[in-house]
Amino acid sequence: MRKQDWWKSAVVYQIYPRSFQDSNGDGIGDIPGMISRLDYLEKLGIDVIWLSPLFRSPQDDNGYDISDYRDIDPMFGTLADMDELIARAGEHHIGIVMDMVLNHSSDEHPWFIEAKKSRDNPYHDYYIWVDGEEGKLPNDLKASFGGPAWEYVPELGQYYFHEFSVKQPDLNWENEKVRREIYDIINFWIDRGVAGFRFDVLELFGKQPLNRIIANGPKLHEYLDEMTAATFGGKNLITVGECWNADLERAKRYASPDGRELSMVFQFEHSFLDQGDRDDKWALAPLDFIGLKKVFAKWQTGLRGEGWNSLFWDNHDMPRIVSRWGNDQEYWKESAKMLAIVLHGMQGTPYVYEGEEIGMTNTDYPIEEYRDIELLHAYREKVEAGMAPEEMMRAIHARGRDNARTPMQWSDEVHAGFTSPEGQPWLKVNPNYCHINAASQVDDPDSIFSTYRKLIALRKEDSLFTEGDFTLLEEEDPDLFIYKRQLGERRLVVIANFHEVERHVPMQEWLTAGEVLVHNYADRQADTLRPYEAYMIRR
Ligand code: TEU
Ligand code: CA
Repeated sequence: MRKQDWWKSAVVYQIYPRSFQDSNGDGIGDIPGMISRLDYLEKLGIDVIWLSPLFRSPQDDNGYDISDYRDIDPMFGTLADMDELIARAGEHHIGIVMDMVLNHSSDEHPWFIEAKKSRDNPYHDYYIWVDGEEGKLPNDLKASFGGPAWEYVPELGQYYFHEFSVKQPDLNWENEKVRREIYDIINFWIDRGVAGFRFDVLELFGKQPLNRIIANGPKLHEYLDEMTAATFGGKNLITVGECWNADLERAKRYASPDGRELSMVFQFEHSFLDQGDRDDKWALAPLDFIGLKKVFAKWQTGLRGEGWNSLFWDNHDMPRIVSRWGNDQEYWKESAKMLAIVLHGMQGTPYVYEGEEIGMTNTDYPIEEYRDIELLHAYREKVEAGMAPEEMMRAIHARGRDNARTPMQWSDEVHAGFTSPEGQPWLKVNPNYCHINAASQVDDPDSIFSTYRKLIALRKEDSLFTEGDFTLLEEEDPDLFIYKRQLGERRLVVIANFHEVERHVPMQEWLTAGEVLVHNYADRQADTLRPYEAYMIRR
């Protein structure tokens, strides 16, 4: 049995299964491939792997459309492979977190196939239906992946609701039978020995689309409390919910220390700070850097003692952080390390997304090379609405989800070592793999990988990282991100230059009297902070 709240000092590594490691040459990552890379992950020092969904799925949204929650998609392996992964990861002291997509299923799930047969079918009520006539939509809600959120089924004379693609019908959480089925599924995976769960778009479970309520419906917390009690409650697992709309008050409820809901949530407030329009991820704008510092400070101090933070830059839906807020050319290494230092000095559970630890970057492919359903729909919609294709491509190169999904760059061999030389990767490998790859970094003490490794190890050995309080310094400084952590007499500061300017070193007494734990330049200059230069110092 793991010790209470073990996840507070844990570091999680997210794997996007189809892009991590292919073992059989079909160009798609798989479970045996993951097993072959456990040594690498143990070396990095992570405690938990979060696996993006590898359940049986038609792959309309790369597995976020599940047709059997109790089986593994053949492209990734078998249930026996999954059991083996859980066991082998355990030997490396790594737990497995499953990604539960319970807001919707695939339209190829047997429940939906039944539900569509007739209004009297026992599964009909597993989904959200509204009577109607063809062409007269129940309301104007739009689906995230293009078109209206309602799809007509002529045989029934009804529309079903889908927040995402037409192939992702929303489950009806108001139906108690649906909730019981879901709890059984969660318990099925608990019995197989997983360490926890990530819940996809958890804040949507209580939706009432006819009332235009999508996130944070009136019964959401009733359902979550019920789900916890019926499944992982009291079992000391790590649980995290994806909550794009969480504010501090909501996060305190989701992640309250009494354990009645989750360990923590993913909130995304920082990720909107370079968006010209809160509701349009393709509207590019420069980063509001002072806003970024304030958002972090707000969450660091606001959840202290009343919840728990997750810390992340990247995931499978986001662009690569070194390309986004660093410089992936001239200062690639320095800026990637700076971003890691800033994030990993804070309180919370850090998440590292595959490839982030070696500084993988965004891509700039032509539209034909991309595969993501969101990006392809958005391209069509925007260009039809009159946006210049070149302008939309710029937005896609900056924000598209496939930036994060290109195959993991293991080495400078063909296809970056992701698949066999004859294999055809399902998504084009980033051509920069010749100089950005894991093989060249794992044993180099000066690499981005080594910086991540060091930061992960520090969190394990010093409770200052998990327990210390947080103070933001020089709030209004336009270039520097400086904060202090304190636990009793022990203090830590992070001093980071977020920009490409040279700045006078502030707080010089720290540099002389403190112990420099992590730094991203080969030498030190007494008075100058160079572009992206960052120090983590303990005293
Ligand atoms: O994402 C939730 C979600 O709201 C996304 O549409 C998000 O806004 C978008 O990816 C930002 O670019 C989750 C998963 O993380 C995502 O991969 C899935 O596609 C989605 O749910 C549907 O399951
Ligand atoms: Ca494969």
